Amino acid sequence: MENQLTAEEITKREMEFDAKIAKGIVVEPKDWMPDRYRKQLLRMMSQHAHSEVVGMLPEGNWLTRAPSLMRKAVLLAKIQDEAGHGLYIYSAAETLGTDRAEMIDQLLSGHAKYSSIFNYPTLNWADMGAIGWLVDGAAIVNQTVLAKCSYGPYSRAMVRICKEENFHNKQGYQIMAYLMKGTKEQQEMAQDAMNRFWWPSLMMFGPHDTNSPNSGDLMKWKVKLQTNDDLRQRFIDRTVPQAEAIGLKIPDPDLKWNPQTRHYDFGEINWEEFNNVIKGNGPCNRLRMKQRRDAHENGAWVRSAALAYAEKHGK
Ligand code: BYC
Repeated sequence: MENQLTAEEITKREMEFDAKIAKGIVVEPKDWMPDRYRKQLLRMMSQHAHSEVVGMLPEGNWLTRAPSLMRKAVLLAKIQDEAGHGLYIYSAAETLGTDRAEMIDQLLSGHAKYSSIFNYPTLNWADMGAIGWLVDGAAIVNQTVLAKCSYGPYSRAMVRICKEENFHNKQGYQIMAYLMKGTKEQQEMAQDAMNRFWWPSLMMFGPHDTNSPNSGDLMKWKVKLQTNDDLRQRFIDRTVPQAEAIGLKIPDPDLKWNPQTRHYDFGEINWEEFNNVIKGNGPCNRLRMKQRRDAHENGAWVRSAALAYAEKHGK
C-alpha cells in the first residue's frame, strides 16, 4: 500500500495518522495506517494469540488429575476460554492483512514468540491456583489497559477477554485460599507454587522500559498506554495484599511497602533467566513446541473436514 505513495504523501499521511491517534480516535482495519504501526500490531497481537493457545498446555497437564469433578469442570471451562481468546485475537490480527495459517506457521517454525510464562512446568495441583491467580492476574492488569488501545479490533477483543480472565483469576485465588486453609501439606503445596510462579509472572510484563525496543512505537501510537514497568508495579501492588490475606509469603526478601511512593519496592528480576526463556531455552520450551506441532498435525483432518464442509455449503 505504502509503496504506491510518494515519500511526501507518506509523510503527510503519517502526520495525519499521528494527529488522529493524539485525539484518541480509534483506528479501524480499512483506515490508512503506517506500515510500521501495522507490523508492530501484528507482531504483538499474533504473539498474544499464540500465548493464549500455548497457555492451554500447562493447565491441560492437570485435567486428568484435578482433585474433584467440580475442579475438573472448572479447569476444563477455563482452558476452553483460553482457546476462545486465541481465536478472537487471531481474528482481530487477520484484519491487518495476514492470514491465520501464516501466523501459526511462524509459531510452529519457531519464528514467533509467545509468553515466557508458559515455558515453566506445572508440577503440583496448586500450580493451577497459581496460574489462575498470578498469570491470569498479570494478564488482566496488562489487558485492561489494552482494552483502551488505539486499534479497534484488538481493543474490542480485550473487553470480552478481560471479563473471562476475571473469572479465571478468582477461581485461581479460590484454589490457593482453599489450600491455605487445609493441611500442612496443602499449605506447603500452595507456597511451593507461589515460589515457582511469582518471578516468572513478573517477567510476563517484559523487560525494563529502558530495555524495551518496541515500547517507543507502541506508546507513541497508544497501543500500549502504560509501560512494562508501570504495569508490573501495578500488578505487585494489587497482588501482595491478596497473598498476605491468605498467609502466602512472597519469595522476595527485598519486597517492602514504601510509604513515600505508596508502592511496594521489590527485588531485581533474574533477566538472564528471562532472556534464556525467550530465546527458547526455558525448562519447557521444547516440550511446548512439540506439543503444539503434534496438536497441529493431529488436527489436520479437522481443518480439511471443515474446509470441505464450507466448500460444499458455499461458506
Ligand atoms: N514473553 O520491546 P518489548 C494469558 C519480547 S496469555 C515472551 O518490551 P513489547 C493466559 C518481546 O516480544 C496473555 N517474550 O516488547 C493464557 C520483544 O521481542 P520481539 C499473554 C517477551 O511487545 C492461558 C522483546 O521481548 N499476554 O493471559 O513492547 C492461561 C522486547 O520486549 C516477553 C500478552 O501477550 C514475555 N513475557 O512488550 C492463562 C499481552 N516480554 O517481538 C493466561 C500482549 C517481552 O521484538 N503483549 N518479550 O522479537 C504485550 O503486552 C507486550 O507484547 C509485552 C512485551 C508486554 C509482552
